[in-house]
Amino acid sequence: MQKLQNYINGELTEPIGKQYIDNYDPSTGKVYSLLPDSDERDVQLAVEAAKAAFPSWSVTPKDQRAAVLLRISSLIDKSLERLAKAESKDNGKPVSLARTVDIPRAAANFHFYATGILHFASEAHAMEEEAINYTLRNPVGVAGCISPWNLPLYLFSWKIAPALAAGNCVVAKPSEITPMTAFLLSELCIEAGLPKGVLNIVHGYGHKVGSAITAHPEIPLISFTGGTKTGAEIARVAAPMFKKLSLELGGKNPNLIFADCNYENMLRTTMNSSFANQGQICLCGSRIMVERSIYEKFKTDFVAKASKMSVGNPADDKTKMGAVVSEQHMEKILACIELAKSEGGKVLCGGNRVYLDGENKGGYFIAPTVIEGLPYNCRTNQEEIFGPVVTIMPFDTEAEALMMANASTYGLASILWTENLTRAHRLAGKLHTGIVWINCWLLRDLRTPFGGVKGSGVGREGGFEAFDFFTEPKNVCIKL
Ligand code: TXE
Repeated sequence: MQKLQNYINGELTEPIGKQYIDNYDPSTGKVYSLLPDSDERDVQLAVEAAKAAFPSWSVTPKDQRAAVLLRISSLIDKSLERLAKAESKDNGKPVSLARTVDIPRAAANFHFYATGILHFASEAHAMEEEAINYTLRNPVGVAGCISPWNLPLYLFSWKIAPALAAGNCVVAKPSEITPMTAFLLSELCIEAGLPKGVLNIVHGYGHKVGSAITAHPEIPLISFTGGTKTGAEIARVAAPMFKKLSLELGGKNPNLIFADCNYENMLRTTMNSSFANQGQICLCGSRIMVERSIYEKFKTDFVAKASKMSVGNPADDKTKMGAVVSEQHMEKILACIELAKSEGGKVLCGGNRVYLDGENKGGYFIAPTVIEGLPYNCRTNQEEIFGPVVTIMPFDTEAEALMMANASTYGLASILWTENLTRAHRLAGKLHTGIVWINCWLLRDLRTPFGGVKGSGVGREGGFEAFDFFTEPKNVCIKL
């Protein structure tokens, strides 16, 4: 049985406690590898390594830092097939999705920030003949990066790449549910010649390793992506220590579909925004509001498509819908479907676990599920499910659609379908989310600010927002 290892001070190492955690393949329900059950002692070793590496890495010329990160990016590209298969086996997502989205985006993250740092500059402010001010933007030191299981390497690299490019050293923890590609990244970092201690990856549980990173007095900055509850816990610990915090949390994203939309484009994209990655993307549109005049047509067409979407072995290239990430998460999603029924929801398709045969017999599969007949403010429409489950609701007026969309404790992304661009701009300004997609979904320019408001988090990732987060501004004022 493969035993993954931590990556500390440039070496692959056993956890000090020599304990390991079972790592499951969600498509079979079987343990297929082990990951380190590390603890605060391993985190301490990682912090010491990062601290020792920081003086030299932080003053390494930008183009040399960029060169190492570009080597990592091209090694990810070269290992596309191996990493895609590993990601699919670890997370349960279709290998076609890992191959076209997760892994290419991880390579792009390293490439984007390696080149971005070469253009990141700060300002000067002249006070006529009296003084000149200039702003320095120095790396913060040892950055703590903690990431979730839904897009493992994609989101892990989305934090690590800007942190390293800006001159920080990193202590990172991937989710214990999907450790594999972070481990494979360690090997690629060694191959790329990343200096020892610059990046340290400590595997293990959130309540042991994640909390040790959050509470460590020599980690002045935490970048976290994960559930809202966990984000609140991290903030509770880090805020009194005055740490810099970036929290990318949950979502319960509304789709507003008007009768004047480009119907075919909307229908095709809404299938994707509802069920991509088995609905385990915080940007998925899980609440679908449809103008009444096309509600019945949409319901018929959407349910017909969802019913035809077959769940299959994620390792099969033809599979579009794989397994959800764990038995615990499957049970949670099924419980949410039962809650929806108890609140008066009508399941129009799906709503059940799917049992496959052969090697996938014990896999965690759920049929794409569409539910109607629920009020906009019931628990099912307020709480994040994070699975292949969406609700559909009709609306009569723009004001009603806007009210329902904004009636949420989350505020990450909205998806708006209309050909009336005056209405589109008007609604974009009034939707309480950090991102608004109009007549598209998940169209991403990495330069744009990424993140949400309310329960969806604090701060923004992406472009120079990320470099602003991973550096500390200092104003120097010189009398002339
Ligand atoms: O989160 P968890 P999950 C959200 C998504 C969903 C959740 C899914 O909407 O709600 O994340 O990810 C570690 N101290 N987003 O269930 O449990 C844990 O080990 C420190 C939003 O994994 O919060 C894991 O590594 N760390 C996002 C990581 O936190 C702790 C995109 C996340 O785990 C910890 C992706 C603790 N006390 C998912 N407890 C967006 N907005 O972009 C756990 N962890």
